[in-house]
Amino acid sequence: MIDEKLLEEAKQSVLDGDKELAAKLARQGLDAGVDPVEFIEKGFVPGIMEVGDLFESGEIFLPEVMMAADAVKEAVGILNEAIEASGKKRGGAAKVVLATVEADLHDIGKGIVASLMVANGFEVIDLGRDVPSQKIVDTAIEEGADIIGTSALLTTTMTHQKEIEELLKEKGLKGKIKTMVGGAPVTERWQKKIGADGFGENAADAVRLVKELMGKKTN
Ligand code: B12
Repeated sequence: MIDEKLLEEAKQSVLDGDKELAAKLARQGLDAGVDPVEFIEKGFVPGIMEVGDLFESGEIFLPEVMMAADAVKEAVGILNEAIEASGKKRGGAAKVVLATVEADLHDIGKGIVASLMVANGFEVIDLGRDVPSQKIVDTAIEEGADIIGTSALLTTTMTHQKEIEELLKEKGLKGKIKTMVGGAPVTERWQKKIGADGFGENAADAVRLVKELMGKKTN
């Protein structure tokens, strides 16, 4: 259980776009022994989600969203390091290529997914954000990856997840390299529609999905 006051302060630091305070609170939480995953999900993420709502309703503008995103990235970066350091170094369990799709700059959620995967002993090749589908598929082939995981936060960029399915089909790799999709506008319905192998609502889901997909691999 994390102290409610700390969670509230974390959320407020994001709403205020206060990067220094967000970082300080992240360190303070770690010193107090909080679970970093829980701290991200119950403290910092609610802050950025509220920022999203305020942006949508026109109460705040893009520069404020950018400041809030910087604050989250700072805090989540510190907490992600702790998550990865706590990882069970099993290795060899699964190799995952992760990326935010082309033309999409949202990478906070993907970063959390990557860290939780590393903490669970999976090998993660994180290609970053705004990554062309061809590069994602080529990397997966070159690296002998088991799974491609993509994040899309814009309705206009989700189509690149479909493009990845088509590229894999063209190369006869459907089923051999499994695919999982995520990001705020992405749903199970979209996953089924484009023929991806799995959809994850959050980072914990993403980890569960990797384990499930590894059991279904055909090669
Ligand atoms: C922060 C933010 C930004 C930041 C991003 C900074 C960064 N480095 O990421 C900045 C300011 C750059 C930005 C820019 C823009 N943004 Co913006 N942004 C957001 C905001 C507020 C939060 C996103 C976020 O980080 N959420 C927190 C994380 C933790 O959640 P998440 O990403 O969903 O990830 C979780 C799950 O989805 C899942 N998951 C994520 N990836 C994956 C992958 C896999 C494989 C799996 C299994 C699971 C999984 O696990 C994660 C952890 O739980 C959202 C609001 C919202 N409701 O989403 C708008 C939002 C996404 N943005 C929006 C828009 C419109 C834009 C801009 C076009 C604005 C503009 N006019 O320029 C630009 C586009 C830039 C671009 N080309 O990408 C809209 C999108 C609307 C739409 N329908 O497409 C939203 C919804 C805001 C709104 N309500 O209008 N944005």
